[in-house]
Amino acid sequence: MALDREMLLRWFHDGRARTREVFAIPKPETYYERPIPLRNPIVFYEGHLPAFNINTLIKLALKEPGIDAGYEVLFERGIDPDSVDAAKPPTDQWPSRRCVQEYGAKADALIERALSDGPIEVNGGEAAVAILEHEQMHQETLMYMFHEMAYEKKIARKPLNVARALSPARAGRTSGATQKIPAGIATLGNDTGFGWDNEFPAHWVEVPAFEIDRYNVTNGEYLKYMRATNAEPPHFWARHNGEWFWRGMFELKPLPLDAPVYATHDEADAFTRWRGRRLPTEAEYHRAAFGTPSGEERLYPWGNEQPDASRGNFNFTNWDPVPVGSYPAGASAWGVDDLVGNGWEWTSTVFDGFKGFRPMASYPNYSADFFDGQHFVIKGASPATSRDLVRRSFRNWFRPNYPYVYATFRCAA
Ligand code: AVJ
Ligand code: FE
Repeated sequence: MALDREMLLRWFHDGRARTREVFAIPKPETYYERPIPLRNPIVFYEGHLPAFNINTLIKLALKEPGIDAGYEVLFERGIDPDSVDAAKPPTDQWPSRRCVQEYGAKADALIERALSDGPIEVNGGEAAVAILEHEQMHQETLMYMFHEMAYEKKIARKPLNVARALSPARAGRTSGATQKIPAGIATLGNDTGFGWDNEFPAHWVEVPAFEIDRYNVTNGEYLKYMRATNAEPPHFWARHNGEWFWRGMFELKPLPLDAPVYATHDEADAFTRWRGRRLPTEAEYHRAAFGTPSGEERLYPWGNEQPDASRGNFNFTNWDPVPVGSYPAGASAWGVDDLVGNGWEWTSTVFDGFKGFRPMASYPNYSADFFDGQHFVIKGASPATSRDLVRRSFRNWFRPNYPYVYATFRCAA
């Protein structure tokens, strides 16, 4: 991989700047709170990003000394515990915000120097890109964590990027629209450029013919299902005076019936069964998103052009989901909408390494720790997914009952 240092530096600055904007959402007095009981307090994440950069690029890849050994252990890692007990902090004594931010400033200066003229070519520059994408992944983690906070603890602000006008003509065409996808080959994985270890190696999967919904299951459809079955409401809903509301990022909204429902894998799976259907596999998602009638495969559902705000609801252009079908310019070759953006898509595929998986040098535990049969693959993107993470081979994963992530689903058969 040819390293473009200017590009990496710009990406680093932009990433750190966006992280600062995200950290400006919770009011300062909430700094030691834990918006999600299973996750670390807010302070951890502000320390984790610079500490991860130092641990990964400076210490592990470049074999140079770090800045503060204590911080680089305290803030090293802390994701996805399976119980509140396991989420116990490494200490009850977190540093002051001033200290965390001073550490962050020193770390940023060191990373900038390394990106400008350090020997970052090791492993093809893998560690340099890994820290940049790690920053962006955590911006999304922070967003859905801050989503949980009471509105009075947050400072509302406009989305970080400008959205395109939506296409109301197509919005709302939902129920029952399905698409037949003939048998064919799907390419999974990555064979060019940077990818996380779980994206390698690239390989080909034969996908039998199947059918898939053209739109995500909406709140309106989920409401009918709840009425018919007495299923519990999704985590993102609230009920007041007999009316249903959507718990948006900064405000409670009357439940948008034509927006995708955010649900857990368990809820999604139960809904599809009730419909006499099932969730798509990861390979079926690929086929529906990137396959074409001619057999050629695309980089994105809409073609090979770079992602932008006309293609889907991602990259911080909206805080909340918008009506399904709002991005006709993002539809796949089969006319399946919103496969990238407006909420990650649950698949029925248990997260695992592809055949030939090798842990990455820069972060050997990134994926392998989660090959435990307890996580399912989600694909696509949410409103809080950076456009730099929008790539065909990118895989994300969560536990089937994890209710916080911005994930929706559609039915397959
Ligand atoms: C890939 C989003 C599941 O946030 O738990 C961040 C990403 N790994 N730091 C997570 C991650 C280490 C991870 N997910
Ligand atoms: Fe992390």
